[in-house]
Amino acid sequence: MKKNKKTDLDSNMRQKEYFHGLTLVPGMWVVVRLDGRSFSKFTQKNFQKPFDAAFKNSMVKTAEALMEDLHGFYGWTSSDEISILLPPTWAGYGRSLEKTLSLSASLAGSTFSLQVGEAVQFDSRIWLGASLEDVLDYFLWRQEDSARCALQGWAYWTLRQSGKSAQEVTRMLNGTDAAFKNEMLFTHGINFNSTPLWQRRGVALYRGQAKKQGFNPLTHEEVLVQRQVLMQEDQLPMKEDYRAFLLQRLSQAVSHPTSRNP
Ligand SMILES: Nc1nc2c(ncn2[C@@H]2O[C@H](COP(=O)(O)OP(=O)(O)OP(=O)(O)O)[C@@H](O)[C@H]2O)c(=O)[nH]1
Ligand SMILES: [Mg+2]
Repeated sequence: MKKNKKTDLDSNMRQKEYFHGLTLVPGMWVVVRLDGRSFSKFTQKNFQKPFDAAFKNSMVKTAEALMEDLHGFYGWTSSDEISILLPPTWAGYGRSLEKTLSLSASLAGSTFSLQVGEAVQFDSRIWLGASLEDVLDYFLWRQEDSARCALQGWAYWTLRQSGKSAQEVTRMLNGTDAAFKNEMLFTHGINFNSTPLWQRRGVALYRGQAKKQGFNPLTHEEVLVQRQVLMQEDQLPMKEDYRAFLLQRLSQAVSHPTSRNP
């Protein structure tokens, strides 16, 4: 009698874990996108504006940790966001939505916090794509957004650093287009097109093959072995050239799939 009550309670309570059964739709490409929480405020004190190479390096380290843990196909980071691409065959965490979101967000938060010595959080969301073409569109979309935000950031901080208040600058830039911002920067001696590419186009992480020094225990000889390594690209192309870059990198990942799932 007592046992039954306990079983009833157990199944009753588990039924109330409403979202636990949700899984990533089978056969779809998945992107996990993470974004720093309130980073506008967090970056105010300790980082150069609008961009800081140390901040970018901590974001890259965080993206690397996610690529390793989730066994991602391709990773991309810009500003305070990270996208990790997972293939349709991905079987990590039984494709559980809750686990993928919560574990990716907690890994990003802990990795970045250890990098900067302060507790920060990331949110995490899922994007699903039906085809490789969808995936290419996704990454072109994020890159376009990154370029737009970089121009806005440069325009905003250039005016602020010239002595104007936040209110004044917001009013001056409200409703202005890219040409206006480019010209304004030019009058302040800044050519936006000469700013580092990682600021405008983001940084990519992908899997490539590299020869590494190894040791053959049978012959006791040093040998060169082909290993899969994580490569970083800070000089990404844009638009159609980026599409071609992605296609090439993703085809390589498909032909050399990662052997494990988290
Ligand atoms: N100083 C500095 N700030 C940066 C750098 N990269 C990103 N940021 C900041 O990160 C912010 C990211 O924008 P959002 O994600 O829209 O803003 P948020 O404050 O994080 O807001 P939520 O994501 O909604 O929580 C930018 O507005 C910048 O203030 C950097 O290299 N240097
Ligand atoms: Mg943010």
